[in-house]
Amino acid sequence: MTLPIVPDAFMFGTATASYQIEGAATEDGRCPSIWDTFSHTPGRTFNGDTGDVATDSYHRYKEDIALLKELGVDAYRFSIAMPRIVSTEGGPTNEKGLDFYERVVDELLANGIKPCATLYHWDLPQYLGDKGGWLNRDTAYRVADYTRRVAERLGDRVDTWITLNEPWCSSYLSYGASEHAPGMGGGPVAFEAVHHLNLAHGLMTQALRDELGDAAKVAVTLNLQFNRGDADAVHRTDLIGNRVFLDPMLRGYYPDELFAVTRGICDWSFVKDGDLEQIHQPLDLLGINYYSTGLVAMSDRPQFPQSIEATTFPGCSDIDWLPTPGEHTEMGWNIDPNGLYDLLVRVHNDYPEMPMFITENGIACADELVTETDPATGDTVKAVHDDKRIAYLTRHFDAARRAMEAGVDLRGYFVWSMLDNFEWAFGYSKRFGIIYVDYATQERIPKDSFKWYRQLIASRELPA
Ligand code: LGS
Repeated sequence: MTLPIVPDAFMFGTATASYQIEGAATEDGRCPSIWDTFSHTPGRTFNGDTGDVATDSYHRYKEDIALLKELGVDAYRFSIAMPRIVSTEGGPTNEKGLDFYERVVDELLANGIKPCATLYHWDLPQYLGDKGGWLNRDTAYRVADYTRRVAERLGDRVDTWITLNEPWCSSYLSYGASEHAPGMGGGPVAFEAVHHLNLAHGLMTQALRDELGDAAKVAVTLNLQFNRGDADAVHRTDLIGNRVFLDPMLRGYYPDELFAVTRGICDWSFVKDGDLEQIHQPLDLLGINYYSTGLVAMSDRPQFPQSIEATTFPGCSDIDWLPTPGEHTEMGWNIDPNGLYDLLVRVHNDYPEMPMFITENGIACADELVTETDPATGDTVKAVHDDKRIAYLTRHFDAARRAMEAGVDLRGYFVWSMLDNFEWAFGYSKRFGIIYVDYATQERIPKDSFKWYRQLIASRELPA
């Protein structure tokens, strides 16, 4: 059975992020970000890869948008780099930075594509990093001030605003563990980053509303953890990984249980009077990034005490992350489309008033570029036959359809990613794109999944 054609307003799209695609790291007044510093520090990224050039999309945005037009997407999710906009601490707006995003937005609109702008996708200016980054409360105010400057210029043309991308990564992976910039590895100190990111979300939302009024569509993107296994362990990881963001943002409180579970490792004294009112702002959409699930159990002696998960999750030291069953991707993440269904239904049940959209879903594959003869034309062509990606996306779109049939108010679906790009600590070794990038020449080659997605969008029917 297929869902009736999805509503006209449903957004089919693809997503990217500034540091992963733009390159032009020192151009037009951009200042360094914490990811420039991190990626240039030996040992931090695979092969020492950096975003200095990436997919050169700062210069090739027109070519990329032409490909989006060919794909037929309704919307494109990209991010704006604060280091291009406020390139000195407390300094004036760098108009050249805004000019670039204005060109991108106008090009999208000229091609009938709705711009969905993420305001913070991890590239914090280094001058804020130098002052403690997200451990410094002031960062939230600086990021809100930058938001206001962007909204002033682009507010009349951006369709949907996303305040933060995955604050889970910007806190736990960045300050708890050492996987992401700045790579602090400080365990419980990550809760302070969590709170300041929550505060930033609230202040950014208010800045958008002040500039643009209630008509602005405002969202946040969370990578909610959907774990399976032992009920107590699932409950705990849900508390530390999900409710620590969802409850303050959507309900205006931190769950009491959070304070109980973290007693002895965090006193939460950084939560100031009035913060929760600031954080709890009306939102139009909740963005969900979904890739895989985990398998957890309570344990006196966690089996993998040195695993990323154990160091990442303060408050979860008595939880064991078990190897996940079934098929896995090139990243080693399990393929679990039902996890997407379960997650959407769970969030809908707990926060029934919240419309959602999937702001990222996709897979890294061992893509191989081949040269072959096109049977129709006899021409020699380059191709990537990424059947595994098509299978993955088909099953996840199917899960989304089932969730919609079960009553979830799902408004859109963005495939990660439009094109292969700088995959953070994994550098260029992992390919998530539906367009292949030959990094030596920057040539873009649409993969089979691109053609598959083009047909799906044209039919506006989700697969069954
Ligand atoms: O490129 C990033 C994609 C790729 O996979 C993007 O910038 C991020 O927003 C997002 O985090 N992305 C992503 N996330 C998957 C995280 C899955 C973690 C599973 C861990 C199991 C051990």
